[in-house]
This record gives sequence, structure tokens and C-alpha cells, in this order.
Amino acid sequence: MPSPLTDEQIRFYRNNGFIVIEGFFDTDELDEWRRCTEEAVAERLGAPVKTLTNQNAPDTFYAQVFTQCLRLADTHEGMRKLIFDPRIGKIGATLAGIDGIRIWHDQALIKPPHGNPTSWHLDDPYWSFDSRDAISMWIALDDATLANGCLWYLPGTHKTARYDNASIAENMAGLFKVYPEWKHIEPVPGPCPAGSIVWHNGLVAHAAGPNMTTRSRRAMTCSFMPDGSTFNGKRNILPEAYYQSLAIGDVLDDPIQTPLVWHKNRT
Ligand SMILES: O=C(O)CCC(=O)C(=O)O
Ligand SMILES: [Fe+2]
Repeated sequence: MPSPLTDEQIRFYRNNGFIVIEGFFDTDELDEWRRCTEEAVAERLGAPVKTLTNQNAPDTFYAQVFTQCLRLADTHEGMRKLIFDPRIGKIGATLAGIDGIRIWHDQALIKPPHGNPTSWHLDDPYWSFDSRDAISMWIALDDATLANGCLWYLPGTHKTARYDNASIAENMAGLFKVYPEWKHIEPVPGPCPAGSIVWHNGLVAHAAGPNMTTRSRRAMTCSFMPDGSTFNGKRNILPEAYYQSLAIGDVLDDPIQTPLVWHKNRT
């Protein structure tokens, strides 16, 4: 776990909407993230990651984009400790410039060998709150390279994004039907060694290439919601009963659904 962020890193994140921090975790920490991800995914899916083909509809395009497992901290104690680490929450909050930060959801994203690319998309429009300050972390559990599907960004798009989106399950260029003005922004890749964290704003356009290798590209991610965010009417990952109990505009502060991991007034 590294020392505090530099002003230059914060400035880069706010201007571009993403930042790659290499070597964020040391070898032991990376081993623990790998162990917990492998275990939690295997428990959830009933099969080890290596043997996973794909889940519900293996022949669809999206099933071959990645194996996606949400909210593993709910079911795996080791993962819960990792995801709830207030030091990570503090870094996310500092980059985003917010006073407090809550977990929206974690997810493992494992792009299989020869996996499809991840289409250009924004994250926040999927979620149950609208915020220009939501932030996600993407932990490289394997070296993420141009060959195996590292992330790509359209720098600065978080500043002009609306809450309109294109489906991640569809064409690579679908997002440009919604935002034709972004078509000529040169994409920037974020390759990084295993143990790095890539942080991105929930409204920045991002994608990943195909996996042109014979090995999985494993990532463990978590999306965070600024403390004080309010319900926008979308269900997304909210359990039915909680969803039904909410009115648009309610503050999302349930300690189980959206736990606070760090706040500047609490240590
Ligand atoms: O891992 C990928 O291919 C995409 C990741 C992504 O879209 C995200 O972390 O928000
Ligand atoms: Fe995303």
C-alpha cells in the first residue's frame, strides 16, 4: 500500500478521469487479492476460475467479454476485509475530492483467453445514483497488457458526459451514437503490471481490448459512491425489498447496502 497521493496524481485524475498507479500492492498483498478473488469466484460459481467457460449463455458475445461476479465481499470474509480497507477508501475519496465514500459494489472481471473486447461505456448511468464524483478501482491481478485486454480511456470525457449510455454488451462503437462529439478523441491505454490499481471516474468513457492470449486476464474491482448520494429510481444491484422502500431523492445510506468505508470526520 503506497504513501499518500501526490498533487500531480490528483490533478491528473481530475483532468483525465483516470489514473494508473503502478505497484500499488506489494507481493504479499497481491497474493491475498488473488487468493480471495479466486476463492470467492469459485465459491460463487461452483467452479475454479481456470475451468470456467462461461455462465448462463456461453455462446453470447457478452458471456465471452468476461466472467463477472458482483458483491463478493458479501459472501467471502477475506474479500470483505480487502474491500472495506479504509486506506483504499481514503485514496478514492481524495482523488474524487469528496468527504466520505461508500461502497457501491465490488466485482471480479475475468476476461477469458480469446475473450471479446469490453465495449466503450460509462459506469454511473447503470447505477441507482447520479454523481459526477463516483470512482472505481480496477486492480490488475495479472499484468494487464495491450495483448490481453488492458483498459482504455477517452481522457476528459467525464467532464462532458451526460447520464446517457450505450450497452456494454453491444458494439464497440455504440457509445459514439450517443456521444458523436467523442469520436475523434484519441483513446489512451492503461497497461500495468499485476499489483497496480487503475482508478476511474464513473462518467469517463472506457473500454478494454480483446484477450489475444491463452491465459485469463483477471481483475478485481470496486465502485464507490460519494457519501450523501441520492436514489435516482434505477434498481441496478439493489435488493427488491430495499428498492421498493426507496423514493427518488432518498439518501442512500443503508449500512449494509452502501457501507461507509471512509469519512474525513471519522478515523
Ligand atoms: O475489465 C474490463 O474489461 C472492464 C472494466 C470496467 O468497465 C470497469 O471496471 O468499470
Ligand atoms: Fe466500466
